[in-house]
Amino acid sequence: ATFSAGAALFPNHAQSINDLLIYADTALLSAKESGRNQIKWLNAKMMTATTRKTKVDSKLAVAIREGQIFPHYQAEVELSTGKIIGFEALARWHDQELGMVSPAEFIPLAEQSGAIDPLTERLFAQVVKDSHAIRARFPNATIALNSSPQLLTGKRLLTMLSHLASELENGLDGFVLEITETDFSLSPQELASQLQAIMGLGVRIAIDDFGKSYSSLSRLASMPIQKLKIDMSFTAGMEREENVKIVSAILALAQSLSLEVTAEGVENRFQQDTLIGLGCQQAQGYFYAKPMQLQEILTLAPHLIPEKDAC
Ligand code: G
Ligand code: MN
Repeated sequence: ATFSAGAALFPNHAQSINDLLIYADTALLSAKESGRNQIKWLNAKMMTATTRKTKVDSKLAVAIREGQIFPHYQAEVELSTGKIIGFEALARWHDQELGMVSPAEFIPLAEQSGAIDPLTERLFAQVVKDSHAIRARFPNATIALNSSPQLLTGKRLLTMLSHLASELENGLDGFVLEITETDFSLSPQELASQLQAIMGLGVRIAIDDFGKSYSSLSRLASMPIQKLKIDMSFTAGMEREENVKIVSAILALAQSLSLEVTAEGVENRFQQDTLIGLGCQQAQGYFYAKPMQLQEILTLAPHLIPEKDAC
């Protein structure tokens, strides 16, 4: 019933049977979310969201193949001096029709469709290419890659990184791999051995968005990792005392496990100074630099000394 209602009400929006099925799904889900026995009509906002999602999904494979999704780079700095100590590669996709498509939109779709493998391969290969120019200007800068934890299954990430390492004179020395915490489907032993093998290629391992979702402290202690990146929700929330306490606790935890820490999402001087006061040594965020194209980061000064708050 919901399906035919959706189709009848919005005949002009539906471009394919697939669209209609997605509308029906969305309507059904929304009806379920609003409670039993309630009928909820598709509203315009839901319609726009589902249409966009369908479009993103259908354009993804071509965008990957044609290299329309490519890395931008955001600087990481030493908090006390503003010195650039590394860059994080972040996938960016600008589509003529859709505008900026954020990784939050296309990564989950890529994970579902299997496109995550070719996407990651292309992105990593591009970062390795770019790394020569980056290192020429910032000799000791680390370069961080993000990976979906899904690629740990079947050792796909290890295989990808091994190929890349074999093409470089010094392997992947100076590269960092960022992975988010999830309920990894691997056993702790399997996870540890894969991370060890990846480290053997010269890569250091960081837990991304630390504290945001699934956390297992017992696993953290047994995982061969070198770094935590504090989720930006804690940094952004430091006006509230409880978030300062959480950041402080993460720093203590990291210190006792001998892990480096980068605070993500620093946008203003108050956040910077609070972090320095807590003994945090590294930061990243719009206060210092936004993610930029390769050519732009190559014009950055070695030290980023911000004058005004980003937001
Ligand atoms: O999940 P991960 O931490 O890798 O993603 C980082 C994302 O956060 C990027 O998309 C980047 O553009 C965004 N980002 C980086 N610095 C800031 C910041 O200071 N404020 C906000 N709101 N977002 C940021
Ligand atoms: Mn990251």
